[in-house]
Amino acid sequence: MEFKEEFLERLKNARSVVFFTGAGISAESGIPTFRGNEGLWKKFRPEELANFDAFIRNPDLVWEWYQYRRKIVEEAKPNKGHLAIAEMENYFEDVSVITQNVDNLHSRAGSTKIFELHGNIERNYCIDCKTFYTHEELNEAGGVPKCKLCGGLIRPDVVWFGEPLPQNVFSSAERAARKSDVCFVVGTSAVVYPAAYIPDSAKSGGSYVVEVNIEPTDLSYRVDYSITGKAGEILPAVLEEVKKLKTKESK
Ligand code: BV8
Ligand code: ZN
Repeated sequence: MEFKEEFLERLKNARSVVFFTGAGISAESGIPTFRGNEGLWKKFRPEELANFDAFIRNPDLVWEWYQYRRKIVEEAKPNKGHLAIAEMENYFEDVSVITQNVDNLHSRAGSTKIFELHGNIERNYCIDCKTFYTHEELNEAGGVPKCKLCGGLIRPDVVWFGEPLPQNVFSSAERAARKSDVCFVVGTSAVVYPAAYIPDSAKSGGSYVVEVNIEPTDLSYRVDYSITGKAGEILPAVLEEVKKLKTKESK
């Protein structure tokens, strides 16, 4: 696979690299994206499910939706895209993953520095006393589980629409993006904010922003380089180039 000279040059001299990822990187693991034609939001719109009011109005429906997604996530495995990102840590001084995904696949692939902007579907907490529960601890009987300590409703530890992102996670992710030499934007439609500001933060810090997507997005006109293709194919090809660049350099 051929890449632009300028891109290879930036990779060769890069010390710090950031991967900003969305649902598209998990598509090849069999996890439906949000907006694709088999998208999670085909049946329901995000406003109907991924928000606190919907949960209070119909906790069982929202809980069941997350149980359905958790089951898909449990059966899914990290794909070659996740694995290539994890292996990049052997070739750059500082590699960060800033993900919008809640599927835990980056950590299961072996990445060690991950900013989960929108939480993690494998964690849950009581909306009243904030006690955390892993999903193994929750009685699997149908319907939304109740807190063992105070009887409150238990919700997934994900950021819903209208909810603030974990402030410390977001600000350190922004800092990592601003400091990066190269920022990959992988498999995201870049329409959900404030997460979608991350590539702009990278750009404002002088980073070389590279988009990897199967189609153009709202971001495509704002990046330095747009590579069309599947994350599971492009990222391993980039990793092969990095290995060549880094071995040549160490000679
Ligand atoms: C906030 C977790 C304020 C849950 C998610 C009115 C009121 C309040 C806020 C707003 C409002 N109007 C707008 C907003 C802001 C709102 C927002 O941005 N709305 C959008 C819809 C316009 N944002 C918020 O509400 C945020 N909070 O603003 O709070 C505040 C501040 C202080 C105090 C109080 C309040 C919170 C947003 C977080 C929502 N939670 N997820 C869950 O997962 O259930 S969002 C969820 O959707 C994802 O996490 C992700 O962020 C987003 C989906 O986007 P993508 O990941 O990009 O996926 P998508 O399907 O769209 O695209 C897939 C891409 O992959 C495509 O481009 C496709 O081409 C590509 N692809 C497919 N296959 C492949 C591929 N690429 C490569 N390889 C492949 N194989
Ligand atoms: Zn409780």
